[in-house]
Amino acid sequence: MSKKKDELNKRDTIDNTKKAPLTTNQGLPVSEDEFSLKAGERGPTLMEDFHLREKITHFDHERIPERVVHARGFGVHGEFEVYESLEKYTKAKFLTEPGKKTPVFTRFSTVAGSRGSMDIPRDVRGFATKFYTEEGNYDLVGNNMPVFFMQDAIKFPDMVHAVKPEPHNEMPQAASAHNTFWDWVSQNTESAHMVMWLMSDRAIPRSFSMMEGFGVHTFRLVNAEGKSHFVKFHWKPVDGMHQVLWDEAQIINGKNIDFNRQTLWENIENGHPAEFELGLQIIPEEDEFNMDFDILDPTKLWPEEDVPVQIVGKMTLNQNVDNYFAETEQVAFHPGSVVPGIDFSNDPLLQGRLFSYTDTQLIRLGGPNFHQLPINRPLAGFTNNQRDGYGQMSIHKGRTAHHKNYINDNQPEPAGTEEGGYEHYQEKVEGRKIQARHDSFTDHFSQAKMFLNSLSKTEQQHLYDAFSFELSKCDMDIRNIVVKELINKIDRNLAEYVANHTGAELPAENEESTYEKSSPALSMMNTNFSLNTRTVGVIITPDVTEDTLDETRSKLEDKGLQVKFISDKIYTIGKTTIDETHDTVHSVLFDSMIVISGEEDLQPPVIEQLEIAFKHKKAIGFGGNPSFGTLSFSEEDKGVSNIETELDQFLDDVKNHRVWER
Ligand code: HDE
Repeated sequence: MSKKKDELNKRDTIDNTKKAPLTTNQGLPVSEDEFSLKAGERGPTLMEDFHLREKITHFDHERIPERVVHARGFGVHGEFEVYESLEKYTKAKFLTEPGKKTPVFTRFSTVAGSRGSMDIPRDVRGFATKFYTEEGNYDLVGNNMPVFFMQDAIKFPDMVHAVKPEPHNEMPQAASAHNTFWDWVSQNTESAHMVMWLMSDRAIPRSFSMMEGFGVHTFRLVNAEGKSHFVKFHWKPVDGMHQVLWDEAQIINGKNIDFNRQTLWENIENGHPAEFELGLQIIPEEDEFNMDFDILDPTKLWPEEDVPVQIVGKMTLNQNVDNYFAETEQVAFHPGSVVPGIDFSNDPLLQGRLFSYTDTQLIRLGGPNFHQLPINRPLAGFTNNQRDGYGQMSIHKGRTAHHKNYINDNQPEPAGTEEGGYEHYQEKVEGRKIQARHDSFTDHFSQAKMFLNSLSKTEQQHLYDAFSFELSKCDMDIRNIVVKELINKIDRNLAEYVANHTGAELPAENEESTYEKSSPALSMMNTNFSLNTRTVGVIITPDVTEDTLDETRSKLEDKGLQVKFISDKIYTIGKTTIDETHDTVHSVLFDSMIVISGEEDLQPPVIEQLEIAFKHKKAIGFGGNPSFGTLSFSEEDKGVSNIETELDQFLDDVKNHRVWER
């Protein structure tokens, strides 16, 4: 069990699984919890019933404001360990002591939707990690995309207003495919690069454990000698980065709105942790101006081929929460929570965030003591002269709450930097007070083009179709202006395709970016492939025997696949009870499908699931004697294998995620 989880359990949990009397919040045992106090059996309810009033009043106040953005989230506990000391770059203890396990809590989220929205909209994913280090909490509050929509924090509220449901009719929920979002994009072309990521497969991840994470901004690492390096933080998923198809996502969102969170929850319950390696890209201070963009610009990434990602440690997320509200809902992240050895750059987006996160917690968590909530409390402890406020949970002893003091021997006292006191990096700054942006921020299109250049043909096609889908949901004048002001300035082929598919006007002049660079690391095809946590739905027809079923299960489970049996109803054959029916699941919820059939013809629900699995380019296996006559594909097609004679082929297809060439 992670140390933080251990601490939560020890000091802050109420174990409702133990035998205990039901009491009021004052500790008074209650004798009746089904009938309120009335004047006679058919009489009016009495105000005097303090238990009824307390119970309902508490209930009335059970909700807190959801996050303005990233409202829908899912949190997991775990630990982090650095592989080798990074003392060359930083004095942060959790990054310099191999063998030390630092407890972490990671919250994955979508951005635009409300707390009850679906798991797989086309959206950015939040990827926020709290490290409970011995020097205090360090929060790496990132996303699954390495760049952002804007270069300056002042534009964030506008962008969020534009992507949220439109103000007049509160539609659409959790979707960027509407007028106000694309209107904002067309008028703020610094978003071009991020919009390419949003229209790519990165925006529809197969699983939280199959996506990259990025700190986005340029930060600083500072070593014990006070030397600073610029750094970008990366999380690399051990199981590789994989997507679902857009058509599939839309069906999943109906069939199982909790698809991503349920996958992660179940994997962890079944002993399959989510693992990510921490990567650093480092640029020495002297090289600040050596790139063809400004490293303070959060709409730019550092191509991995130019600045390699050094893999420095691993995060293992291996424990689910005990209580969603107390932990996942009440966790409060802040990019300004740093430890000695980590510092900020002047990225104007980051600078705005440093204000925003405390401010939002004040309204969301109802006062200045949110750091005392169990999930937020640093394992390092805290002592200072801050006092009182809503929800004060500590009883401070002693007479003083001021610094400096004589009465209490000046305790608590600032620590010198030698004793771990945080010292801000002494960057030399000079300038006029000015509301402007440096010229080095004006290139909006080169990296948008680089992103497109870097994708495989399949990924490019997905992106073409995503643009066409989104703009088809907008008015014609918005389609026209997006094609003109954005897409035509990135890539002419893309502009032609989208104009053709959406009926938008194609500008006469080709204004595409001529940037030729590509970065192979940006393609999701250049990733790890693994059978770990892969699922298979095994459809069986009623005439399948117990032996066939047992044999199928063991040969798939032996290879690490997670197997669910599906039939037309729940029944038991030998040791196996059928898990699901054609009504309760669907092929979109599995990585691969198998049909095992006797002599009977395949029934319509089976045919439907197999057809859709085939359309979604999934590995399909068969056993027994299924008749392909009624299907639009056959055993000759790519990615369709006999699991009795070609099991390895089937497993390879599952591992490769999709049969793209189909
Ligand atoms: Fe956030 N962001 N953000 N953001 N953000 C919030 O804080 C904000 C930005 C990110 O799981 C809020 O506690 C501003 C970039 C994540 O609890 C709020 C700006 C990146 C999460 C806020 C940004 C992020 C948030 C809402 C522009 C990627 C969820 C609730 C200057 C690096 C954390 C909350 C969780 C949450 C403000 C831009 C990531 C309102 C003003 C860039 C992962 O404070």
